[in-house]
Amino acid sequence: MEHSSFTIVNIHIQDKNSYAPQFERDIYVIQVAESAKSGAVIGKINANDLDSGENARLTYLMDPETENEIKKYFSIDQTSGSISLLLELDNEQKKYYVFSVICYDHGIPQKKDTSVVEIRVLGESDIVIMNELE
Ligand SMILES: [Ca+2]
Repeated sequence: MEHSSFTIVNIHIQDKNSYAPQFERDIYVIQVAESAKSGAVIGKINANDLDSGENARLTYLMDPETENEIKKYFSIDQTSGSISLLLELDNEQKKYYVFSVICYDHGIPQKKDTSVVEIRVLGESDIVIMNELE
């Protein structure tokens, strides 16, 4: 039998999770009127991942260690990153909410990024002042 001049080698190239997702901002400042209704979408967080497929499929979460007092007011859509209001806000009770958010991809090993969301609750008087400045 003759020696073949070449050999075919099957190389299985596995997709590598080379990149961690990256939030577009280090901090998201969201202003909400206290008159906003529960269920309203008040903002959106977004990250990018330079991989493809599962390595770039992103899931968004509020930091699980966030205080319950904050968790009961806001929720984040895991797929879109949209932030919605679960309860109506009261500017006289609390003007700021700050929490960390996490985005992770579905590669192996999983990679992630974190960012911060600051929610500013505007009372009616704040909105009047803003309008005057315009
Ligand atoms: Ca990735």
